[in-house]
Amino acid sequence: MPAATVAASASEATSASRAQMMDVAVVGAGFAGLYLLHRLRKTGFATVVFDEAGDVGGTWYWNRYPGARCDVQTIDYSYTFDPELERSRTWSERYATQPEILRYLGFVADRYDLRRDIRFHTKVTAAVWNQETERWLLTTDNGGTVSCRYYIMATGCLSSPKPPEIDGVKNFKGDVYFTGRWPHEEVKFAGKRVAVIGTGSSGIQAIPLIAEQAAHLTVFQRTPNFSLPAHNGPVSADRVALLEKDRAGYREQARWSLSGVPWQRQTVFSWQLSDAERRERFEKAWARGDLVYLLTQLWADQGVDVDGNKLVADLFHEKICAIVKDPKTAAALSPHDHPVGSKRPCLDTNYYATYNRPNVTLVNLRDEPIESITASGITTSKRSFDLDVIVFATGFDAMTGAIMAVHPITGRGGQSLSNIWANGPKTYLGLTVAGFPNLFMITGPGSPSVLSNMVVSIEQHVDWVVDRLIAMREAGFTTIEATETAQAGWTRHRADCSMLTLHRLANTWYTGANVPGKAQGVMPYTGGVGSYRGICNEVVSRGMLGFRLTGPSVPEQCNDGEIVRLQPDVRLVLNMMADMKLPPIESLGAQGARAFAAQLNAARPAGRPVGEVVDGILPSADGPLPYRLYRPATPGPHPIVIYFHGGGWVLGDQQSDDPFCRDMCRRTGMTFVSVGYRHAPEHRFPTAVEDGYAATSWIAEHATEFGGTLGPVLVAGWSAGGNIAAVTCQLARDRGGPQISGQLLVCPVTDCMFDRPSYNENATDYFLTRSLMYWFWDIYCSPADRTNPRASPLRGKLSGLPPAFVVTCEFDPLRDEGIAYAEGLGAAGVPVEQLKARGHFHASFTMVDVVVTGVSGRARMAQALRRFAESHQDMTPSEKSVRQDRKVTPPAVHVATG
Ligand code: NA7
Repeated sequence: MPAATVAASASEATSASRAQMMDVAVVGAGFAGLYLLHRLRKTGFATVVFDEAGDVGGTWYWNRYPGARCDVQTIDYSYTFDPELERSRTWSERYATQPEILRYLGFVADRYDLRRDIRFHTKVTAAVWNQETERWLLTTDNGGTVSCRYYIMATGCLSSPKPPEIDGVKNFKGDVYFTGRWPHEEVKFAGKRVAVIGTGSSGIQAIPLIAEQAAHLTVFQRTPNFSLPAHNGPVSADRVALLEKDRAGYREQARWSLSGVPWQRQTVFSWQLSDAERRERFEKAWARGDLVYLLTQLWADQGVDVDGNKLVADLFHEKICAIVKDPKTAAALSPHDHPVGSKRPCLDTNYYATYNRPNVTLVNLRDEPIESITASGITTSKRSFDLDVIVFATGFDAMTGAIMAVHPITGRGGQSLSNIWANGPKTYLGLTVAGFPNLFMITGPGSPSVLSNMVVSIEQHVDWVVDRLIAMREAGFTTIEATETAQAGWTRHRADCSMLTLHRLANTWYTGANVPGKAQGVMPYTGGVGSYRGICNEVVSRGMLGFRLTGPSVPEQCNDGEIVRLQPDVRLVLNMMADMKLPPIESLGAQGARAFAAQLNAARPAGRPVGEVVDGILPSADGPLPYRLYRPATPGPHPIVIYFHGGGWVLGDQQSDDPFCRDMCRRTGMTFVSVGYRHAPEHRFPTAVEDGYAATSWIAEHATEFGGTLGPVLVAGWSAGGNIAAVTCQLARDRGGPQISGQLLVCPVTDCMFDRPSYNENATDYFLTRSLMYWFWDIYCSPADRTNPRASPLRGKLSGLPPAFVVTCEFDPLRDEGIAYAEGLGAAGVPVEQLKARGHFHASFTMVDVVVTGVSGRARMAQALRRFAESHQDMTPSEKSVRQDRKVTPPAVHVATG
């Protein structure tokens, strides 16, 4: 061993031998650190807490700027672990001020006698994991070293202020303040020329109060924010009544909610409401002054869909313009670069109206960036401002900054956390990091944290960690560490979740974009508080899945794996279905199953509006077949897609995939004609496919009457409908028409074999089960007929077919036969593209607006259909002009909906 290393480890050993021996060391004495200390002490763990501050409070100790308040109602933003504690305090306002919250935390510290185990004015300067002793050695800037078994970061998400990043701050001769490090003594602004830089929550809370005192206030705004008036006052009577009625129930509902405040999920979509109804809802939210309400209770698509969100933004813009008298200032204050809620919205008192005061000026830094700070003030690219005071409300190095600030943290094998996180934080559950045994983070990156009511999330994390430590102690384990597999799986799941919301579409501190050079990516978990809690519980119930546990006299335990492999919304849907304890469809008989499917369909979100929906009947050799036509709102003619619904040849009808057809009609700009082919057991094989073929031929022949373009049609289908679409293409090839320019096969049935791996892997748990497929086949087709290519198109000739887009889902019994069909087409020279949808199940793409993560897949399907249609643009210009002039008279019976 080199001499330096020997010396270093000798000095390490010496400081370790002199170190104070503890079971647990915690950094931070805010909401998280205090509750941790209380619980750890109660369960017999010798614990020490460090905090740089002079007292308890965490973020509420430092953020003392004028107007500082919480922005979640205080009855929700308080501890719930002790009902006695809850009853012993009442809040004086709906949104408590910083002094009141700080007094509350002081009261909690007194009540449980916590201060005696907290070392104030003490910063941890290094933490090193010792693999031999299986302990962390902590060095501090105030007092001796500490050796602890477990090291817990309760450092908060917004406690490391970021530097101002503006040249010349040191030259300024006046006073400089940072909202995140505000002095304890009162700051007087009277008679002064004051600047505030930054219009996030801190700036927006402070600006109206500073404006009331200052001779002149100049606000330097880089990005405008959406801000809701708080209408602060007494605690909301309705919420208190709800809480008092059933305190335990209220708290439990909060724990399983989306954001840690008990509101139900909205189920009504924006397009189901009229303008007046939407406006009424928005006015109600504006009057309530509750951000959680505003962000969750308007309509179901407000936080997940750009169109649904824009409706909220437009109403916001109207409000700003109505309040702010100067139109130029109003325009500058109106956010246009991010969806509502994607950047943390603010809660204010008189914010927008402040700009009507004669002593307030708004400087839009997008028009005139700050060039420097000088001795006398601020110079922008256009002018100079003489100032006495500059207030920096420029925010924090959020989520990771406070953890990295307790630097360095050196884990197993000498690896440093700063290096491991150089490209963004990697965690398992936002609680632990692979390579850093016995290190925990409370509300760390990758957990709901800042997208939730922090106190609910803090209590959940503290309880989870302390319960694990107790369980480990009882089982004889002394180390716990996340595995790389589990961490990689969690990273993937987080990325999947981030597709559920619009946070990814904004440059914010949620994504690290506010700190120059910081790795970008949505850091908090966007899957919701309740889902997250369920996942953490599941990790435990599945034998500490994804953790390696060791102890001196017990065998190592490592149940490796990924906790969530499904897409987050698929997981939610399947859990809901499991909770509903639905009967197996195959146990209901054909009629019962049809009624049941219709009932399920009635409960789903309505499809989105399209230009026109027409129900009609078309003739076929064996009698009339119903259809439903979906026409885009754009002027025609449009290419025609003939669509076949799913339902195992037994269930469904021309309307049963209504949301999917509407969505695809909107995305493709094509007319979808969904055909009501006949079903088994009344009409067994080959009726369904022959109906499909007959309908395709007839529609192709009468395309102009449907408002369709001349030339070939396209076909599409889901599940058994995919089977019909595939067979139709084969029949069209073999029977000399009609001409088909492309086929979209979504989770198609292509073969009658049940022995492919996907049938075994996904036999029972993913809605379409193996036994249901057996049942469908039995009803539809005799065993002798099943190998006929009209039943199992995989067994047919695959050359000479139209180009195909084949979608398969990971958790679907039909996955492998879909892949086999795509590969067979490719081998036969047919242009084919596959979408192998990771984490999806059989119904992912047709559950429009329920499985939000299906959007990108449908976008790809639409692209493929457009490509197929474009590649067959063989009309002459004169043909086209004839088509444009032709009056469209669809063979309609009635217009159903628009
Ligand atoms: P925020 O929300 O990060 O706001 C910081 C503001 O400062 C924001 O408007 C920034 O503009 C602005 N900013 C940051 N750096 C600069 C520079 N260099 N020049 C000009 N303007 C700048 O922090 P807050 O303290 O207000 O709030 C943090 C959270 O605490 C809040 O969400 C609550 O949860 C509590 P940008 O938007 O980056 O363009």
